[in-house]
Amino acid sequence: MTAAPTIPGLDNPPLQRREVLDWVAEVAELTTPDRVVWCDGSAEEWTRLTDELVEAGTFTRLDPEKKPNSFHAASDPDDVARVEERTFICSVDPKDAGVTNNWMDPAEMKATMTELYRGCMRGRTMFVIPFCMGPTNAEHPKLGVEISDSPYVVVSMHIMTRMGAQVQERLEEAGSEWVPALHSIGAPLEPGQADVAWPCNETKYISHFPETREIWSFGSGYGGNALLGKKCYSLRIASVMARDEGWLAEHMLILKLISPEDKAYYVAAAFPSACGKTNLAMLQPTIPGWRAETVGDDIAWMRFGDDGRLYAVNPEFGFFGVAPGTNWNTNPNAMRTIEHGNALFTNVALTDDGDVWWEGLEGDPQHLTSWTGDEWTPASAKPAAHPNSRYTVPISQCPVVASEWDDPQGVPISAILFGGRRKTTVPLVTESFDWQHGTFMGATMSSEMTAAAKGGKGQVRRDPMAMLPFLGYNVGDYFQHWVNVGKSADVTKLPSIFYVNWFRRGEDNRFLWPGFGENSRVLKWIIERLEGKAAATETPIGHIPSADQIDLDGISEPMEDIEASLRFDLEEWREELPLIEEWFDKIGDSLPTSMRDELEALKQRLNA
Ligand code: GTP
Ligand code: SPV
Ligand code: MN
Repeated sequence: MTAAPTIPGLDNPPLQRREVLDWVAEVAELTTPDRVVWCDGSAEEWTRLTDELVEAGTFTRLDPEKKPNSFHAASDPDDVARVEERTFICSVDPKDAGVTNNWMDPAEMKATMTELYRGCMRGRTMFVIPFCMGPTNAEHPKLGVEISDSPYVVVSMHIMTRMGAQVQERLEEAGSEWVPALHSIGAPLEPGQADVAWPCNETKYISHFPETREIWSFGSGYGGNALLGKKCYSLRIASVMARDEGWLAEHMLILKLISPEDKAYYVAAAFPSACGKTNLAMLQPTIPGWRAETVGDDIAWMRFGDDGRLYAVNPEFGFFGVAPGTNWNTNPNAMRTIEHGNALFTNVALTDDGDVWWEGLEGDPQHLTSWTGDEWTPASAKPAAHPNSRYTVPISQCPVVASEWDDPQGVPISAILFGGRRKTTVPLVTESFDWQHGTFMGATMSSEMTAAAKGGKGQVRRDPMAMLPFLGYNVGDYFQHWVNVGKSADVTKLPSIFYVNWFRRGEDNRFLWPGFGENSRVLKWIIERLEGKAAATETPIGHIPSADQIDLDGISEPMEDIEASLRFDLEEWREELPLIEEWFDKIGDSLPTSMRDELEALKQRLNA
């Protein structure tokens, strides 16, 4: 295909890679933008685009004294979260998508979306965004090129991914792997038509083609739907790459813990969306002598190193964190990261003096502009910030970022945590018996749904390894992959697996466990279990600490609550069994027999 010379900018590419140029030309011909801009990730580009976004009314510049180089954006009220119903895994064989994913035939999806894309960038600029997930100096960098007609996406990609000269160089290497990721907000402009602050389309598709490693997104400008390097590439497409190549692409934070003896341990933890990853990743320990540093807050790519240990890399370059609940007490390190500036705030409230505010933040504002642009006072019935409002900020600004966060080698993982948001049943912490049992814990974990996805808030659902919305293939095959990873490894070097729950509640719905910095007590117990130094109590579901087996020194909450948060409850677990059974029946034939065996063994232990 030859470049269409009629579209300004198209014939002026900063790179030579033939497949990229052909693809860009093809998309430009289909979507007919007014111009093409090749993005370079530079500070100049950031300034130009943020100025334009302020001019267009999409961004409000915050007071530079309070938040330097930072901006507020309010989305369309109907474009505030991931749209799981509109997310598709278009494998050739529907079996490869499995029961947990929406499936459509790839040819049919492409035909449908091609018609949606036809002319969809009319009146707009088409941005070409070369990016890299994970360090650009990796042996095999994970490159991508996102095409988007949203300048909000471009500036967000500046924060969330690696961009720039080094990325373009790696992209020029013949045979280097790159994922084409096509995004349009789906809002063409007729000549003379005025734009809106947050253009989008009621029709939305977030489509993945696992065999050809392609992403096609249409209709939404929101983070997970539009920043295609994040969930679409680094989880849905990467999980398929990982299955084929024997590694793991997981929805996990990566945390470095340093003991009073100055020994470093790395922990990875999978919690569903809005269930505490970012908070744990930046935790400020409350127990004396322990320190914590951040490697990643949302995604971990893990592969075995030459020494047989499992090494984790964070593919991202920024945090896309939940704003509500973030404050100087719960997450002081996130607050310091934000204060530094260079941040975007989406769907939070604006103060009258050019700052941002959200529910749970310190201060007692008497007047705000809410995320919907309405006047807000403490008497208002609706929240000032959307429950899924977010901040976007560079990881490098985090005051406790680990020096190795950008190391292509990754960090060796000692423990893997799975956790959900459960009012009942699941104790504060449970240690698995072995890798396969730990895989079973991950495979059967469940959580109350949150505002991070549209619909269903509060409902308990199974969310295996916190990957339910992010898995690019069949969930049964995924469990088998986890089991295989364990079998292929030296057991003495495998991370230990734990199940945690910060969210168990008392009768009046209060949290039984104080959470946040106090979670360091649980981490200490976990590390001491690895070292063979902490005691535990064996129960049918695994090893758990009793109140005297975990460091509770100086904790101010009532001991009955703490004990209730730790407790194994036989009756509650017996009630859980049919729910697990139902989940496994839903998975059907592709469920590994080892997972059925684990369920049988659990049943027997509970009925012994
Ligand atoms: P995503 O970015 O959607 O993947 O979310 P996340 O898993 O990073 O969750 P995050 O750390 O942003 O926390 C989500 C919400 O849970 C916030 O409102 C937090 O204040 C709250 N939260 C986090 N950790 C704890 C905890 O230990 N206890 C309690 N009670 N709430 C917590
Ligand atoms: C999540 O929902 O898990 C997020 C936000 O981290 S998004 O990027 O929208 O997926
Ligand atoms: Mn997440």
